[in-house]
Amino acid sequence: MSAKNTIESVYELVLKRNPGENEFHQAVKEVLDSLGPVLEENPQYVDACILERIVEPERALMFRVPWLDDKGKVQVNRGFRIEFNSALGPYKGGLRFHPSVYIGIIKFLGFEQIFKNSLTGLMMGGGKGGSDFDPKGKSDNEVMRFCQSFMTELCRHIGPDTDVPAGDIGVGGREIGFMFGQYKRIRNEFTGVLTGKGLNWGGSLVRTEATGYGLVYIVDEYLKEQGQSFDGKTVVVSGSGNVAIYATEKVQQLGGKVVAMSDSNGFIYDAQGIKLDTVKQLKEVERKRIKEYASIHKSAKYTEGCGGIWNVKCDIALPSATQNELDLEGAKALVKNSCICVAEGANMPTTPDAADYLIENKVAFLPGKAANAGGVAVSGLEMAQNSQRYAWTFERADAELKNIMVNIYKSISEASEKYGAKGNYIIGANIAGFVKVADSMLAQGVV
Ligand code: NDP
Ligand code: 2IT
Repeated sequence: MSAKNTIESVYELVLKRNPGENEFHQAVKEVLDSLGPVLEENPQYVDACILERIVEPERALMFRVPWLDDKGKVQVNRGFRIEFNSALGPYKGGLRFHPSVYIGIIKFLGFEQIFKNSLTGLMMGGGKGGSDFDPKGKSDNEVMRFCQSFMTELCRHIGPDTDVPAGDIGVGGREIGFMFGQYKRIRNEFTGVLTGKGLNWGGSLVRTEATGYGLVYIVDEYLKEQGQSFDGKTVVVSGSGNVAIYATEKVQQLGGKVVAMSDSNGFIYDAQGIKLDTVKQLKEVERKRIKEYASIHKSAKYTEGCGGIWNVKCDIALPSATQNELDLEGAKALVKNSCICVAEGANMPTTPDAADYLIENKVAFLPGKAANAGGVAVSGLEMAQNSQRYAWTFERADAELKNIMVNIYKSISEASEKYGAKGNYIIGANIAGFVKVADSMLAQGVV
């Protein structure tokens, strides 16, 4: 079959086998649409049905998570873990706790994770999991009981050499701690089965900061190539969670000014530059809404509705909240305001038509599987440290992170050029991530 026919038939198969899973369809389509030239050049991928295999998870787990709320009432959530591809190493990827979670979201995230993990150059396969549990408004005890119930089932399927989960939306240090405690209790093993652990019990320095810092490092590398830097640049960062906070911190350290941040309710604009200590206190400590920022800092204005953030004039935009948050209208506003670069801190935050529009209008577009790979990269470094039973310094972990991000930039740029789409980093990232996985699958036989 020709490359084009293979791509079309595999996409049809994905639609048929995974009805209603729109986010998964979107993620698969974006990757498949990039692979034509690589399949032309490598008919062995077509012959060995690499595409047919790569779109099918090796294993998909779905389970009941019953727990007792503070009133003693039984609650039931649904848990997922998708072990998507282990060609490059143990399944690796985060857990998302958010009411919108269903199997289509976990599949899209797991699928993206395969190529992202490949780009890091570390030995990690792709996986993802989570639950439709909403941590918002729950007490610490409720979150603990939920996490313990979730891990009671999950612990049978994971392990430091099998599958190593971490955080994602709604899962941070608190949740990782509760899940680690339960894993240790049930399995009677103190191992690096999760990453993003606390620093006293096997966590890595820089893991908390890694996704945001890595995002800014890769943009910085792009800017350097253009003879530019973050110094004096105006930046908009959507979200105000883990990725957004540490992206903002690094932009500020490099001399840029972040003027807007958001949450799912709305966004703040502070022309004087966001005071990050306030955001950290509100979000990391008090778990409050971003709206509160405007009552603390009179220089700031709060606008209800998170989509309006893309109307804020900026040189660089870092969408770092959730999937499909930057649509065509947002992309048009960014182009109109002369934005030069969009880099995805979140997974798939840009709709396909918005990404096309940005690229057509010569905005440098760094896709999530490259730009937000710093988080999982430092997770990989955490696994390495756990295997050594040793902890690196902040400086060492940060230098390794930076090096990985610079290498990712190089490999996606080179792949885009080699396959005739210079500067199209979507194509570059998809191809560079894919080839290593495909070659490993070929070498490992039909499994
Ligand atoms: P957090 O839970 O720390 O923060 C999520 C942020 O995004 C919050 O500000 C949240 O607002 C906002 N948000 C979540 N869902 C929605 C929604 N449906 N609409 C609008 N805003 C929303 O998560 P992270 O910062 O860890 O994750 C952010 C993104 O980065 C996700 O796409 C994640 O997959 C991706 N990512 C995370 C990595 C990590 O290491 N943590 C690594 C690589 C990618 P609110 O509080 O109102 O819900
Ligand atoms: O999307 C991601 O890369 C993450 N949420 C981090 C995964 C990890 O294993 O650190």
